[in-house]
Amino acid sequence: MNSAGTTMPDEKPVSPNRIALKQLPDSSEALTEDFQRYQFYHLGRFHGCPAVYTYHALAWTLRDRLMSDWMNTYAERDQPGKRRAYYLSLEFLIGRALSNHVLNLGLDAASREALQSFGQTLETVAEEETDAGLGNGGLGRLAACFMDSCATLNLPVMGYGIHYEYGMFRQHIENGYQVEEPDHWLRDGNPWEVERSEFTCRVPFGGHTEHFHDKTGIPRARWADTSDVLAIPYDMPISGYRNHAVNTLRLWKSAATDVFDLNEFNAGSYSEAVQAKNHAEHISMVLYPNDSSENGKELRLRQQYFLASASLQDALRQWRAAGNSNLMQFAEHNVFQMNDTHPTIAVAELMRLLLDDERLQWDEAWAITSRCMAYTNHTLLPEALERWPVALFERLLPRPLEIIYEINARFLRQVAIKWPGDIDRQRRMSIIEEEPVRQIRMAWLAIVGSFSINGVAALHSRLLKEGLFRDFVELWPHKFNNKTNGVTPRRWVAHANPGMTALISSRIGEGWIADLSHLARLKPLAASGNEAFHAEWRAAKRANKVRLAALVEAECGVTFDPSALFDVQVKRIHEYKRQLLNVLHVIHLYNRIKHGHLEGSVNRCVLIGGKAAPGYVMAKRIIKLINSVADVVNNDPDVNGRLKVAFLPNYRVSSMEIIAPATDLSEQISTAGKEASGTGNMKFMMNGAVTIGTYDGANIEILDAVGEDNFFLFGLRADEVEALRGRYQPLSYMERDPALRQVIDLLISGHFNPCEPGIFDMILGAMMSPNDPWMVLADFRTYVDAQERVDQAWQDEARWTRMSILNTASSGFFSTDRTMQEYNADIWKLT
Ligand code: 26Q
Repeated sequence: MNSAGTTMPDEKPVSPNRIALKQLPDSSEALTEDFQRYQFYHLGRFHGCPAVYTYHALAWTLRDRLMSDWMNTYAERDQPGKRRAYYLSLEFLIGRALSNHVLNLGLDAASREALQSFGQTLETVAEEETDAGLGNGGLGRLAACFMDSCATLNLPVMGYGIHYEYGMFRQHIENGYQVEEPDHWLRDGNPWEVERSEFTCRVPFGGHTEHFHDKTGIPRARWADTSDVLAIPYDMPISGYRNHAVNTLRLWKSAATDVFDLNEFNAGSYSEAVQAKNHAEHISMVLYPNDSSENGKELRLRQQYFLASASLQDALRQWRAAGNSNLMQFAEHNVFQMNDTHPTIAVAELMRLLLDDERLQWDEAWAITSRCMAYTNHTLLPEALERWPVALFERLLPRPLEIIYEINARFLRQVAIKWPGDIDRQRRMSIIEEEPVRQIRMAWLAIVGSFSINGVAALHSRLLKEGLFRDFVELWPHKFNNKTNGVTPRRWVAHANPGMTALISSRIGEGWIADLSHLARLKPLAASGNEAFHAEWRAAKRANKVRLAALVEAECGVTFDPSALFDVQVKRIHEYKRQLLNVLHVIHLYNRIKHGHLEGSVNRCVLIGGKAAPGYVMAKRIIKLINSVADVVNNDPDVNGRLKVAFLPNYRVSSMEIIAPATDLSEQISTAGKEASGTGNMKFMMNGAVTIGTYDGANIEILDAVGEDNFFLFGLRADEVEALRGRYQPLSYMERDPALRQVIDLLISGHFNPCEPGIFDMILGAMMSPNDPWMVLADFRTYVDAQERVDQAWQDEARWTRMSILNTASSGFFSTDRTMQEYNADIWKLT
């Protein structure tokens, strides 16, 4: 790779028709000079100005230094015959960028020196950056970690997403309830994006189709009278770790076409013209705040098609611009990885572009499309599988709908040949669901159109094959594979946990940051005889706990004692994730304290955080319960500091950067078979937390890696959960377990809601129903027992230290570098 603009002797020049851009000097003198120029001459601000301006001045200084690598990386990728991957995702949960670029560019010392001339620290200035919260949770954050690893591995991968004006809503708590506020993250401007209006695309909607024969007599279709929307790209640089590679995340912003406005305007209908403009701009206005599907919303479908169409048009344009022309080679050079079903309308859209615009025959177009699409599934919940009403497609996307019908007709012929007369199977496998209303099954479209289909953890991929996707596995077993998720160690350890990072590097060098398998070299240091290392390990953890305690104090007004066990569950609030089980345990501990049963238990600080989808009534009530229980526990003098409970508002990427390094116990307690993978579990493990968890998702692989002595396993397994369905009797658990009985009785008594009677009845009703799909009460006893094992382990400081070190030392597999290498080896095949 070309680095600094000076071409290395053994390297090829960047591109035949481009000049390598020279790199700016990165000495601290040069950085300080540029930084001060931005501060004074660009922003017009002096010493003592609000820190946000200092943030902007430093961001621009660093951005300048990214530019040469960015353009040179681009030029290197931009050559005929080079294969590329595109990651299509409705979500990229990026978080903050400044510290990440500082780390990747190796400009920590120089940046600090520049800031010192202004009396500022890197930490306070970095705090000024608003999180780019363009995602809901795991799926969106995974996309961001993937982008980081691809840049670090120097893989030619480009991300395509939507430039939402408003990201994930901000959460605050009023009287214990979640209140949502819009997240206008771009208000102060975004120094990390470059508008590239020269690559604007047009995306059609509405209209109708016309069929005709072309000059050579071949039947063709035309999508006419469409209302087009412009897609304007905004590029964000994704820097690799100290390798001079900078990839691109391209986010599309919607805008009205001029023509559209003018026609209406000239017809004298000014307000209609403005309305049309509004309609177009709405597409990229706001991220949908649901972390499971919200069915049938027209705007959401518009977003999906907008992303798919603009991205595919752009990929075709790029491929041509690189000097390619023979479309039959398009699939050799391009692969599109679809992040869940959200962008899978891309299957029909690529067909449309190839048939209608490029004038290929159906078989040619299908050969290309089905060789360059790949689909990742992220859920086992059948209710979360996306379906779209055919009627909506008829109105919004009539031409893609015709193509889907044709794909389906040809596919069902294949099914009929393999299983003649099996009508039931044809009905099950049809992309169109007929009853009760005609709907398009997006997952089926994705499977039919893709050459690779993967789940995100070993258990998840197996359950998909045995369950939801079984019919398709019988037809195409070779398409299905697993790619266990990961997280980027740059953000989640090197940046978030500088204390532990320095300690690890002092013993095994810095190589682990770019090759996490090196962490295994810490294993011998976990044994006794390494007391100095152990003491330093504990000291690093303690400093992180002090930092988190300050955050909890500031945000929740609750005092956490850093010598207590920090017990943390942060993730979206969802019944299957069972925050309720956590709360039941908290009430159980409170009960014990109230009854004077203090033997064997340890001081605990329980932290819970996460957002509930605004329309998810039960999830919002669970937040209220957590806050109500916290109020009672924290203010009861009998508790006397033995137990603290806090709900951290507005949980987001930048909060996790403080939380994960400070956590002792990581709560991963979903109903087995429901959490596809989990990735928070990996962030905690890397930072030396021990997991208490069910046999679910990637927990299983974490357990395999670290061993059962260093993991607190409990609860029913996925097959046991399924076997219990239909015979589940929650009341029988209460009869057999007096501790559970007392917890439920205390809830029923209204102890936690004296002024708001009845507000938790819906929660009690759900937990005590034989139809509770999450079987909360079934796992209560084994959970409490596992928590008692936690207490025992915590009391033995040397043992806990060993477990903590072994968790970090065993986490090498969970780097997205490994995940990306697997995607590349098995699916993308980039060179
Ligand atoms: C769909 C349609 C309409 C509106 C919203 C949505 C929507 C949005 C986001 C549906 C699902 C999501 C997000 C899902 C998600 O985050 N899944 C998680 O993905 C992680 C990465 O693979 C896994 O680790 C988690 O187990 C999984 O829950």
